Amino acid sequence: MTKLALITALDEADVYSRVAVNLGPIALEAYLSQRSKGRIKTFIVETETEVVAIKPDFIGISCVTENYGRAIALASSLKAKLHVPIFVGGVHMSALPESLDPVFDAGIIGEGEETFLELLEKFPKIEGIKGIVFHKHVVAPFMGPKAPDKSGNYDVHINPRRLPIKELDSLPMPNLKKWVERIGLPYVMTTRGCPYKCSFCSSPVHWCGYREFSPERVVSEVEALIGDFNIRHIRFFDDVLTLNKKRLKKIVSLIDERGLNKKVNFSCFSRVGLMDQETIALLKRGMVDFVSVGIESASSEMISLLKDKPFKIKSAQNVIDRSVKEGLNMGCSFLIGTPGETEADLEATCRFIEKNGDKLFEAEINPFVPRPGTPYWGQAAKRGLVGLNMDWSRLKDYSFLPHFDPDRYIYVNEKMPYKVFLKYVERLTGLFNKISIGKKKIEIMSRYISPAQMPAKLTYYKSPRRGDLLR
Ligand code: B12
Ligand code: SF4
Repeated sequence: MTKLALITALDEADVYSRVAVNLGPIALEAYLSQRSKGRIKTFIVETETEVVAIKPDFIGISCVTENYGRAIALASSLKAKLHVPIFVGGVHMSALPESLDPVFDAGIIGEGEETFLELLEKFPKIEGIKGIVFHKHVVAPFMGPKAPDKSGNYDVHINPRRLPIKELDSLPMPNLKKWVERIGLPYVMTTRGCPYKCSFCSSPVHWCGYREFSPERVVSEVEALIGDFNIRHIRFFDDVLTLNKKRLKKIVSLIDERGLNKKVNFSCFSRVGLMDQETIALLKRGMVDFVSVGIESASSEMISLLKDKPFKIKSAQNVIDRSVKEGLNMGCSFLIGTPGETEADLEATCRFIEKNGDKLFEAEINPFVPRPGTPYWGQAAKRGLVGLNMDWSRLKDYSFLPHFDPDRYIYVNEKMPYKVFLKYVERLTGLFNKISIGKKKIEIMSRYISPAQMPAKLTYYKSPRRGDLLR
């Protein structure tokens, strides 16, 4: 039997991620166990010590871009202790495979299930495997790891992508037991990917298209979760749950028919353009407690720059008003500091949030990050602000605005001086504190987060700011 240890590289200080679950390794565990017919035994672990104790034959590390440096450090330490092949996967590898560090024996691009199984079965004969990136030294060990060239590029081989799995329903159900017991809240993905291509977003380059699990499969998963655990809420984490209205109707009907909406409620993400009256009513009937949509900016120019299928800010306001009237709790996300954003644009966004403060239960305010796989990465790289040998933790997502660190943030907007931007971050942090960690949010959260998980969440919410903005 082959032993595989899977671990997620995380920022130890990031309580938010610590009290969450990474569905990637869980999906891989289920698939590898089923398809290898027990030949591969997967251990999902959380610490380096646990990996060492397992004495695995292979190690897999999952990470997002801001944790890629942590993944490299973890792999280096494990390699020195265990001398076994180490692979890396997740959205960072999909977006920037050329950044594969020589400590890794291969990186997995995009969907992981089929590629990883083939890789584990064929290693070290991996040259022909679709959907991987590797260094020559792996297939020709005598060559040794290559150092980056003068411009910081490694000698990497990026193989063509693998076609996505056609029938998502053919995938085994993920085993969420350990995770639900720990965090008291299951995440469910009913789709993979997103058909839109918003200019700032990494999801399209990772999944390259949109696929759905069938309504029957989705509802079976919901039913199994309710049967297995004492839960009050299920979080659908799809990029856009409401995309296919016919499918949404079917899911809601099945949930309704089986009385599942009497046992738990749900939350999900949607888009402004998809929240028509019928969808709002469907979400209500399906017992969706809260919905989040990305508005990004109150300026039409910025919305057009950022969003695929842009909308008028008036429509966003309508969606908030109608949804709140129907009794849905609304969360909205915004991007600030985007290249091209003027002070007037940001002022408009601030006012929009202020105006809607009492209606929203959550305002996620994200300082813009030039993510790999988007046009903004190339632009920032040309200016020397980002690159393959950078400190990846500087691409940290500060959606929890009180943690914004003005000394580490990479500001890429040339239309507004950084000092002016910081003044707005200060003002928006006040709004964030009022809305996103205010009374209403805590009240809603305590309806679905288990009492065991609540203290960790609250500690995170109360943790202090990391930098002084207006020095
Ligand atoms: C759910 C979710 C969360 C949840 C759960 C997180 C998680 N997965 O860790 C929460 C809320 C906690 C979260 C947190 C964050 N998230 Co998030 N999240 C998502 C979301 C919506 C879905 C991820 C998911 O569960 N997919 C389902 C599983 C099955 O897919 P998967 O994880 O990609 O795994 C597959 C492959 O990637 C691969 N794979 C993954 N790992 C490995 C490892 C090995 C060894 C191998 C072989 C293969 C492999 O195989 C898997 C099966 O096919 C994505 C957007 C998206 N649609 O992908 C954003 C996304 C991944 N998140 C993002 C970000 C920025 C964050 C945060 C930094 C945000 C923050 N405020 O701090 C944190 C970081 C957390 C972390 N893990 O370090 C960005 C990442 C961008 C980037 N380039 O790095 C994304 C892409 C959103 C976006 N549109 O930009 N997130
Ligand atoms: S921002 Fe949302 S709608 Fe736009 S591409 Fe990303 S996931 Fe899709």
